[in-house]
Amino acid sequence: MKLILAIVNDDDASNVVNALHKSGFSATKLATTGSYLKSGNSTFIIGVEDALVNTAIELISNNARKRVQVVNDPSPYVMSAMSAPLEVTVGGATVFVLDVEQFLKV
Ligand code: 2BA
Repeated sequence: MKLILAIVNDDDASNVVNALHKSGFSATKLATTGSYLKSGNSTFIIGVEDALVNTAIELISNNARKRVQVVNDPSPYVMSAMSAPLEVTVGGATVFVLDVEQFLKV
């Protein structure tokens, strides 16, 4: 069994959760915050059998679009009043796949 941690943009979270649910995956959604943009994103915890890892990742990928967003430079070294607009790619998903040693419901 594997544990998938998938960080997606908040705008895509409901599409991702619906797609996972429709396909029979159990998932937990956490409200998280990215360290760079400091805006909300969503992290999904999904326990899956090894053979279904690629299917789950494909569902996430198909429902989390990449797009370019213009933001003020969020770097702590730049005062926001002086910061130039910056193009940042958001969306898509950042995915980690971990081995699960034990899976228990006690
Ligand atoms: P954030 O840290 O808010 O980053 C949002 C997006 O900003 C990133 O998208 C990337 O396109 C851009 N970005 C991040 N750091 C940057 C920098 N120093 N300079 C210029 N642009 C930068 P993603 O890479 O797709 O990441 C989306 C979210 O996934 C991140 O939100 C963070 O919450 C998480 N994440 C990404 N890589 C991670 C990692 N190695 N470990 C843990 N979480 C990660």
